[in-house]
Amino acid sequence: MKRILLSLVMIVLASSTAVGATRAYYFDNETSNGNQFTAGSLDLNVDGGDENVIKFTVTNMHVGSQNIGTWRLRNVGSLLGYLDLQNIVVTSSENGINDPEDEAGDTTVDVGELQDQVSLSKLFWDNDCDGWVGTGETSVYDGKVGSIASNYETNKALAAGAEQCLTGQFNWWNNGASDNLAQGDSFTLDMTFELGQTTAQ
Ligand SMILES: [Ca+2]
Ligand SMILES: [Ca+2]
Ligand SMILES: [Ca+2]
Ligand SMILES: [Ca+2]
Repeated sequence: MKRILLSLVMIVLASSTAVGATRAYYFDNETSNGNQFTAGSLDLNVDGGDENVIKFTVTNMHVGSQNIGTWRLRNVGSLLGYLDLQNIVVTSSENGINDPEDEAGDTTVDVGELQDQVSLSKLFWDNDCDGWVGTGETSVYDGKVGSIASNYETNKALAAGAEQCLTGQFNWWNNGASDNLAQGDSFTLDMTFELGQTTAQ
């Protein structure tokens, strides 16, 4: 009986050696390890930062006033983006009606008229950032401040690392007798610059 068991053990050992022998084929491995995926970025700076920029604080406006300001819009991200102007809001204040306003027929005590006398002429892409309209510098808006739209889908391309200037020229041309309606009035202008990934935004 012992001999039969020993024989069986030897057969098993021999067969396992045979199995081992059948695995010894040629082979070769190469690798593709460490594949990495990193997101790009879209990040807009205005005048070198991420804080709200008050570009204009104008007092004592009058017929003949001209105020020019330039926003510097820079794409500090790594992807191409497209600029739009959004959330444009003009808010007027009457600040009381004085004698010349009264004589000019200003009866709207809660609504100022300054935004209807002052022209934003122009709001334009100031490619050379010099504050003046030059060749190839296209207009975003040209008209009275009070008539500006709330959004402009300008889709102005701004490459990673690139800067684009936008200039606003606020001019109070002579409008005749209606200018007196705006004595002492004020308006605020709010505007948001959006750097979007696509032109559909
Ligand atoms: Ca930013
Ligand atoms: Ca009024
Ligand atoms: Ca220019
Ligand atoms: Ca007024």
